Amino acid sequence: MKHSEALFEAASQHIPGGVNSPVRAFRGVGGTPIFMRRAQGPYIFDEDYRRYIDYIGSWGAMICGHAHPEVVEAVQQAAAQGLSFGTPTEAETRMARQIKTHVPSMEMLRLVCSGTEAAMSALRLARGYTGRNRVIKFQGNYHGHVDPLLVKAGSGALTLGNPTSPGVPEAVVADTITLTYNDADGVREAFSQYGDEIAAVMVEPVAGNMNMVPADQAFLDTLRELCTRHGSVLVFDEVMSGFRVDLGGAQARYGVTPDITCLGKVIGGGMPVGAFGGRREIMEQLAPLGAVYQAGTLAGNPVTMAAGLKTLEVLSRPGVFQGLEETTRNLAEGLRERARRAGVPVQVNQMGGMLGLFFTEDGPVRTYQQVVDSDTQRYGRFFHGMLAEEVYFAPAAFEASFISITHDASVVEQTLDSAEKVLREIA
Ligand code: KE4
Repeated sequence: MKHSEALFEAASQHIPGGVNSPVRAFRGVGGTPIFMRRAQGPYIFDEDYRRYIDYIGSWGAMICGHAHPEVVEAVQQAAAQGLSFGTPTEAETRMARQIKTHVPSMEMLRLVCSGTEAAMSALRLARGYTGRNRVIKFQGNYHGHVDPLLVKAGSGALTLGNPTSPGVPEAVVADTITLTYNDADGVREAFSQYGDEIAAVMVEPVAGNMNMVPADQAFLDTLRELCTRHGSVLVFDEVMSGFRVDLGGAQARYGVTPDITCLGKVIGGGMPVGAFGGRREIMEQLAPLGAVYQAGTLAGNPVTMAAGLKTLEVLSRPGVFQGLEETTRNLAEGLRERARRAGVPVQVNQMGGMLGLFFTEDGPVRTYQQVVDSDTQRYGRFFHGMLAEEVYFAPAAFEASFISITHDASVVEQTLDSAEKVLREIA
């Protein structure tokens, strides 16, 4: 830790909060962030060479484990050919095809450099395509730091207690309607009032920024039915859930087809990436075909494509995703069992390679209110207890946990033994 404290001191002189993204700052759990120097498989190593089992995985991107040899090799080969051209490359077409084989609703797609860019562009496109301005989002959902969507947002905004950010002019959020996640009646009411004025509904079909809360099937069915009836664009923000809860994303798991999907994280294998795509008639509104402008210097960057293509190739090999889901299910069940033995009320949500841990008796956790009412202080004690056991969970109660294909049974067993020890300490 001593190195991290010195490094944090130095970073804080030059970088606001010593971090380039607020959720890394430990503000939600106390203490100072640990500086990491390298990672391998399920492990991450700090500047004091301490090794941790990693359940962040770069917030979901490292689903094939850190420094996967085939991914590193692909990146090295691509980099040796040149890092960025600013021209079309064949790899971008291969990436589009690879994504479409798993997410067929993305008839056409655009690659960008972050999830924020994907969500921002999807909203502008939906507004341009419909000629409408109003957008529905849900409290606790986070779509990146997009001005019109930075209202009652999740993730770091929720952790830091400023879900609606200063610096976003009232005029910019005047058309943003924020509703309650998993409340189908509330959506029906909004559509009865504003229906034909609504350009888009933006939703995380499996919420991952108020920790992990899967949507109810009826909720997503209602969004689909209302958007179809009123000509509104249904946008699934699958930046986190894409290739994470299912190879086809939440839309495959729930059997609900959005008009536009946003992706990120996994499709870049750890390199800066995002994508948005959907129905051809909508996507063809984008420049240079259509009038809706969107662009990016490093969009579809060849090194990012190499990392993402190899990651998706490894992940889609027979049995790999099923193995990931089984490992995650065993971890979820083990955490429930160890918490019972320790006498600590814990709820665990799980889907695919994603898991949500809540300190509350009120389960299953299905709503934003249940999440904010959970014991976040106890989560902080759990986080630090596990850190002492060299197991690294998210430094924030409102973040999900991510498992990789390299987390094997022995890693899960070690995690569970540590969890039981820590749960008894904080009981
Ligand atoms: P980025 O701009 O951070 O690549 O993606 C924004 C985004 C959009 N949509 C969803 C559903 C997301 O989960 C995210 C980003 N997720 C957070 C994790 N809670 C990123 C971590 C961070 O902000 O540092």
